[in-house]
Amino acid sequence: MAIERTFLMIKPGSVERGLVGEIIGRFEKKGLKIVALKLAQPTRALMEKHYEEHREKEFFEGLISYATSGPALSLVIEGEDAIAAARKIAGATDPKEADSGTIRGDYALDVRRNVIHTADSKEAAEREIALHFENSFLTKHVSQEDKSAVLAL
Ligand code: IDP
Ligand code: MG
Repeated sequence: MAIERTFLMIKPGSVERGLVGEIIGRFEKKGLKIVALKLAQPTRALMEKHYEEHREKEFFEGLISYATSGPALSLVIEGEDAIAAARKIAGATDPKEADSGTIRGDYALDVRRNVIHTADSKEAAEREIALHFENSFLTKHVSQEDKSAVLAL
């Protein structure tokens, strides 16, 4: 068990469908804290780097076109075992296999439009956070011990 940070991206189609509030709410209700958040249309160069492990796949071009087709919401979230917890909340890559109650299980049918990206390992999370956010945009949350000091101000 460890406090981890992970990277999420709510894909353009989900922003267009108005699912942002519903999706972020699921992570917040689970107890994961938002550390950084950005709404922007990702560039091709950024997403080619982000998805570089898939460069040789036949779906790569479609994946990049979709990921850059409009504004997407990038987030860093934090909490205990956040990387695995976020993957579980997102559900299986193919929405046809994703359980009901997961984001992909509830809001998608097509693997090419599976609503959300979440980093799949500690290495990927670190790499993706650094790729999408400057350090100065990563919030430091007030710890439980420090809270009384802040409230007393
Ligand atoms: P992940 O998003 O669950 O980590 P990956 O295998 O890393 O899944 O794939 C990255 C993205 O590529 C997926 O989210 C999905 O949108 C897309 N993708 C994965 N497999 C396929 C496929 O077989 N056909 C079309 N698109 C795919
Ligand atoms: Mg992946």
